[in-house]
Amino acid sequence: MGSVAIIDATLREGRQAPEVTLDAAASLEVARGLAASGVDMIEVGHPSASPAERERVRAVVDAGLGPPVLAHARATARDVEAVADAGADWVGVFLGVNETTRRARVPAAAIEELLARIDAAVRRAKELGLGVRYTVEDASRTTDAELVAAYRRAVDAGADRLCFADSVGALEPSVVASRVAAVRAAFPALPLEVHLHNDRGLALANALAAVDAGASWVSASVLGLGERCGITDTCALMANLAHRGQRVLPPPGTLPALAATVARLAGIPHPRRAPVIGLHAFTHTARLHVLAVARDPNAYAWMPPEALGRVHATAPIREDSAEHDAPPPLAPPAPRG
Ligand code: HCA
Ligand code: CU
Repeated sequence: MGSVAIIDATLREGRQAPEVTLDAAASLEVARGLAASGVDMIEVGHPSASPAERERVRAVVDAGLGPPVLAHARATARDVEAVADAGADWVGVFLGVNETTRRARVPAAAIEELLARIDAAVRRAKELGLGVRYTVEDASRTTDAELVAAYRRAVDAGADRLCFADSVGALEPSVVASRVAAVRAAFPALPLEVHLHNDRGLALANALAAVDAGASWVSASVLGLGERCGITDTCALMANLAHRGQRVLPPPGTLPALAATVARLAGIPHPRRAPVIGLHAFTHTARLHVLAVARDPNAYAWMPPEALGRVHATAPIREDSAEHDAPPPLAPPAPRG
């Protein structure tokens, strides 16, 4: 299986999460954690929004952390120029073309006009020497004909990567797979990224389905932060891809530290029950489970927690639990190694 690249969008999509703010200093700290975690590209902000936003993007660019920096732009020359001014390596141009976009997002624009905007924005970005990712917003509710027309314009104008956005989290894995396969078949020469919202709780499953169907980039964010219910979770995605032999995990401790950093700086609780980085991701309580884990650490684990710098833990069995009759105190699992 080929390896899969991750673009982390915590510093763009994640900042759109309700209750989350990350200023320039916090963004730098998160970006350092992302670089340490081995992400392949860091997506930061929307420089045309304000001078402060441009400076936040520039701060991450100037830190020179290793992964290229991509910043977001609507399909306008002004937005694209702001990305270049901020010093980013790549621009992520996004514009949908479906009926909902023409009614609600860019009212009254005819599809030909939207295609012309895509063309002009991508050409301007190439003139400015930027790498270009072009995203069809709400691709999941866009017809195949509209989708191909939009991507075709972007490709002809010089786009370097295409992105399929399930902006409302509407799709399920089998449908993601068939849509991704169709885009791959139409544009085999360009890498394809997917950006998948979690409104149905399927963002991670959809990412794996997309990868199986030929997507080579996945957009994700730490703790899955993003609009509404967020997007594919970076740490869970990395662990899953490593499990499938499609990525190498960063050094033990890196991902839990990254999640803790983002939770602290974003001012949100560290989710205790989240896969991979949650406090309880490897905590066993039932007597049967604890004893089995002491005999075989894999008995109740899908991956060795040590790979993440974590250990199996036990939590006290609740005395009032109907499932257990007054269990004796439990010994911790035997140390491994
Ligand atoms: C949005 C836009 C976006 C863009 C994704 C991208 C989406 O905030 O609505 O540019 O790749 O989900 O479509 O996040
Ligand atoms: Cu999004």
